[in-house]
Parts: sequence; structure tokens; C-alpha cells
Amino acid sequence: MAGLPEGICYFPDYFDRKAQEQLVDDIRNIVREAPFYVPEMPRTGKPMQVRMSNCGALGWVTDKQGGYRYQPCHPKTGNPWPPIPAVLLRLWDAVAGFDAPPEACLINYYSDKARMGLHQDRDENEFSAPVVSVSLGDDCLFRIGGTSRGGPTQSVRLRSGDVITFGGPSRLLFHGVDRIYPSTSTLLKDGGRINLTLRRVTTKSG
Ligand code: MD3
Ligand code: FE
Repeated sequence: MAGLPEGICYFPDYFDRKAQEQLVDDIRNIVREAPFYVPEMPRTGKPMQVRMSNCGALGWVTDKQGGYRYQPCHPKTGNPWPPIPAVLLRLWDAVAGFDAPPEACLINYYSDKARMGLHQDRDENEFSAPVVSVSLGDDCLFRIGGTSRGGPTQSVRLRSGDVITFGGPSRLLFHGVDRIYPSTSTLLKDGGRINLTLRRVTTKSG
């Protein structure tokens, strides 16, 4: 079996069951303050399949009018995003290898049928920091490609508690979520999958 592309570090089962349950508690408290909303594609306004919220100084949002962007407040409530839980700041310190803390934590919720098409994450100004991803709940089939669309891809099944980081030469790889495997985890009472992505958005020079 081929290895993962250079720059990707995979930590299967980084969080044990108890830590996963505590993280879900943290996320439930966050989404009570900053509810999941339906992101829209720029220009077309087509709804995305994933439900989104954020915590941290900045959150990634998208809607028909404003397009992809980071902003300090929730697009529906106008309130600042809740802080990033301490356990995720510790995770970043342990695995990111970057000397500044994450500014954004995007929270994606996938129901059984939700997918996310192949894309690059390039709305950040700081590409020398990795993106750190945490999976919770049902398994998913995650696809990783190259730096241009249409090249070869490989797939990884991500499970609850897994952490995967995308740094260095992997930071701008195309990636997406092809499918959720329903009822493969008992972590979330109503099923589905939550993915957290920790990101650095701004550069020190601004
Ligand atoms: C590879 N989320 O929110 S996380 C996203 O599972 C996103 O919800 C997926 O892609 C999810 O943008 C995948 C893994 C991930 C995140 C960022 C990356 C993989 C990446 C950035 C560069 C390369
Ligand atoms: Fe992405």
C-alpha cells in the first residue's frame, strides 16, 4: 500500500473514547452559542451539504453574496465566535510544529448523506502553518489528490478520534469527503460525523 503524500501526518485514534466524549461536550456548548448554519456557494447560492459553525478569533464562512472568507462573527447571530477549547489548543501545540496558536476552528457536521467535493483550502494568508483535522462520530471516506484538479487521488477511511495534519508540501493538496459510513460510531447520539479543522489564518506581518 502506498504511503500518504509528503507533509501529511496521520495519528489514528489520537483521542480515546473519554476524550472524544469530552470534545463532543465542548462542541455542543459551542454550537449552543454559535449554531450550525447552512453555508452557500459563492455567486450561485447553492447550499452546501455540510452544516458549519466555528470557534476561535476568526471563522470560515461562505454565502451567496460575500463568498468564501474569514470573519470574527457568526453570519446569522452577529456574535463573536466562542473560544477554541483548551484541549484543541493543546492538540495544536503537540502536532502543528508552528510557533503561533490557531486562529480558527471550523466545525463541519455531516449527516449520513452529506459529502464535500474536492477542493483546496486557500482562503488563509498563512500557508506555512498546517491544517490540523479531528474526526468525531461516523467513519468517512476521505480523498486526497494533488496540487491540480484531475490528477491521481488516494482514499483514507477516517474514524472517530483520528487526527490528521496537512503541512508543508501537502498544505495545498485537493481533498474532499466522498461518503459517510452511517452507524459506524456510537459517539454522536443522532449519528453523523463532526470534523474540526484548526487553522492559522493571518501572517505575523499581517
Ligand atoms: C488537506 N474538511 O473543511 S478535513 C474543510 O472532513 C475540509 O470535514 C474535510 O476539507 C472534513 O475544508 C477534510 C481534512 C483536511 C483539511 C484541510 C486540508 C485536509 C486538507 C488542507 C490541505 C490539504
Ligand atoms: Fe478543506
